[in-house]
Amino acid sequence: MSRQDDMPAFKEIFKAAKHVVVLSGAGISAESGIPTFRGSGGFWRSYKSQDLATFGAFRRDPSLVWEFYHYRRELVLTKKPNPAHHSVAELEARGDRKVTVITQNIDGLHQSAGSKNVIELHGSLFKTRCLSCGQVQENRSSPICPALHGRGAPELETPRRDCIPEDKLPRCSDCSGLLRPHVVWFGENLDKQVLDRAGEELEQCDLCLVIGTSSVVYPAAMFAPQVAERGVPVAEFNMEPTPASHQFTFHFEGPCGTTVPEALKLD
Ligand code: BJW
Ligand code: ZN
Repeated sequence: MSRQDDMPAFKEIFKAAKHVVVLSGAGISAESGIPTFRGSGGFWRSYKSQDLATFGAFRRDPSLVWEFYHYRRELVLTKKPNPAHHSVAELEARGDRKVTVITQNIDGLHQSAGSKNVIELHGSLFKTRCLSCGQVQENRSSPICPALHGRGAPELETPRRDCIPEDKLPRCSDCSGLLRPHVVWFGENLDKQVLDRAGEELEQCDLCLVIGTSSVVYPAAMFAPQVAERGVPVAEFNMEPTPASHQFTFHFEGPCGTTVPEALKLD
């Protein structure tokens, strides 16, 4: 019986692969010092990250949600890609095969490592969208607006400081409307064009690497199982088994900053 951690068998398949899709999640950035979404790192103040990542939370308390995203923007600006991001970028740079990164992450670290062909499924920490005119803009300002300066610390505030008034939160330079982070929250549809592009890559790839995702958030959670269903090898890199592991050809357990460079090294 074949073993899911058979590295020599993986390497044979990897060497021959002509179109590799990398599907990444928060775990690929964990060794860069960015907390994952779930698990012990996934708290900000007393909130679970998933409780703030909804439009309902934003509508109720835009100041609180902006503080949460401001904190994460400022944190990411101090972080660097790690060996897992770099080895994926180097694979694309070699130019001997097509490499597409489909990431659920909003931190931009794949691009910082040099990956060019990146599909951001859930948007970006460094883009905003106007609630009034819909305009999407890149924004790497630090802080994003004066009122957020010094706000967003992850420690519980007792008593909580006053909310930032809406007119002092990030506003659109065109129409003055309230801006929101250009990310996909729970209950929101993914961008159709982004989803279509991801679908094409997944249909055409001959190897899929699933790196650092818990594989519980849809629609991304069904991507790799769909690839596996059409008989294409899928290799998962994670600290622990996930609900999808049993559907994959390979499962390499451990920190992906170590396992991924080892797997992608061509001898
Ligand atoms: C390491 C490591 C190391 C650690 N090395 N590994 C079908 C069935 C059931 C539910 C649904 C369904 N279709 C839709 C839903 C609802 C919902 C959903 O999926 N819910 C589930 C939780 C049940 N999906 C949606 O709402 C999506 N919208 C949608 O489908 O629209 C249509 C629709 C509308 C209305 C109703 C129904 C359908 C949108 C999902 C958007 C997700 N957005 C977020 C927030 C983005 C912005 C932000 O970051 O603030 O995206 S949620 C959050 O989860 C974030 C992540 O990208 C995403 C995935 O998390 P990820 O990356 O897997 O991180 P973790 O933390 O979960 O896992 C880390 C992993 O790394 C772990 O496994 C660790 O072991 C591992 N790890 N260190 C290797 N060093
Ligand atoms: Zn506007």
